[in-house]
Amino acid sequence: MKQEQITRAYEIARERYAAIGVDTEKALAALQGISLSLHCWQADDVTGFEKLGGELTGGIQATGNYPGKARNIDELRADILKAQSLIPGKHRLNLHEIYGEFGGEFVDRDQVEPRHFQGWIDWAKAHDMKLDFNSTSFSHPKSGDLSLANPDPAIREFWIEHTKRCRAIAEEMGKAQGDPSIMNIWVHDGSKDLTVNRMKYRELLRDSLDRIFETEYTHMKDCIESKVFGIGLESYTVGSNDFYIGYGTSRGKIVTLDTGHFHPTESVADKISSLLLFTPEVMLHVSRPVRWDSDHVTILNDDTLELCKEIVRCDALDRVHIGLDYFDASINRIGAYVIGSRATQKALMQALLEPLAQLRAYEANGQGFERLALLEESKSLPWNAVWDEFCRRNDVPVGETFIADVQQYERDVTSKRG
Ligand code: RNT
Ligand code: ZN
Repeated sequence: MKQEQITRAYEIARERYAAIGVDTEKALAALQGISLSLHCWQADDVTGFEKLGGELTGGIQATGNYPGKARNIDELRADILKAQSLIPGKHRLNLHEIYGEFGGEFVDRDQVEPRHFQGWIDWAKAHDMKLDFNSTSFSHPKSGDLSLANPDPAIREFWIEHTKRCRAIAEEMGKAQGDPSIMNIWVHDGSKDLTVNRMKYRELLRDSLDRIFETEYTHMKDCIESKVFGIGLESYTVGSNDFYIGYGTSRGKIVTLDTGHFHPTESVADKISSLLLFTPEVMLHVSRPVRWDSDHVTILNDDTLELCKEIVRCDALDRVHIGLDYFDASINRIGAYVIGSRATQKALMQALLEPLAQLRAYEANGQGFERLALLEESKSLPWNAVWDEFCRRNDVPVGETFIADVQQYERDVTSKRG
């Protein structure tokens, strides 16, 4: 598309939105200020750089064997930079502990130190990127079915030590970047079959977390992520939604909502306002569950839209951290980053263009028909012209033209990997 065409379409859209009381320039500025936290693990199917067998455990699965996955830190970094070059705006990078720079050594999880992430900290600074972090309790000989909730004190201590060290690493990241690093804790702990002491493991998890959080930090923020079930752990999940809501509200911790971690008809969007009344902030893992927590690439569907609309309607852009979390190994992995990030941004764009004042006036007046009619009409307002303008101003490909860029990178780089 020609530049003038994009600008002309935008000018028309600007007037159309102004007619219903929406300032598109304000929406563009707001979207510019939103940084997504890009998950590093889409580039290599959650493999990481530890010298272990590399098998993904803990009830999660990356299916597919599309060629070209990143095999080392340099490839992963190159892929992330490529993806970011096709995503408008400035974004963060979300690292997992297994992505440390271990220099060919085996560094066990209870031995990890900030120095293993110094390379990442320097690299992120050089690319004006901020880092978030995650402890990693899966894909390890000591993972089993239970980590932080393991009744065996030796195993539990191992994971407590790991998670404490991860917080210290996040603190260093936060210090170096002058902005808190958001550290997420997700543990897979659960059971395949009926459990007759649900209380016991939850007590252990609560106590492990209390110990992990004993050290107060000021340059990192903690968040805790629940889920419904994992593969092979279908009957009981220690860190359920109820568990973490209770934990987060009683301890003032951020709760992470992964959109794949709820019952299929449950609305994750509806949880934002409730949580924000009782927890400091919210972290999101935006994903796309297909029948289960399948971690398909995020798309612009009703779930993503409603979620973004709720953030804006709650006026909570500064209290909600938006991370992505999916890992599709069946398609071009860089393309997967770009599709999911842009879809999330498109949803945010639509949310920011919602004629909220008018909708709320209708609601306050009990004008149900008018509210529903305007909600319906806003779906087909020219938000896409504003989105295209956003991409143009950010100097990234507009519309589907990014497909060619991903293909070019595949020809030049990823297809040449063994
Ligand atoms: C798993 C959780 C968790 C992971 C990442 C890799 O179900 O969603 O967030 O996806 O930690
Ligand atoms: Zn998640």
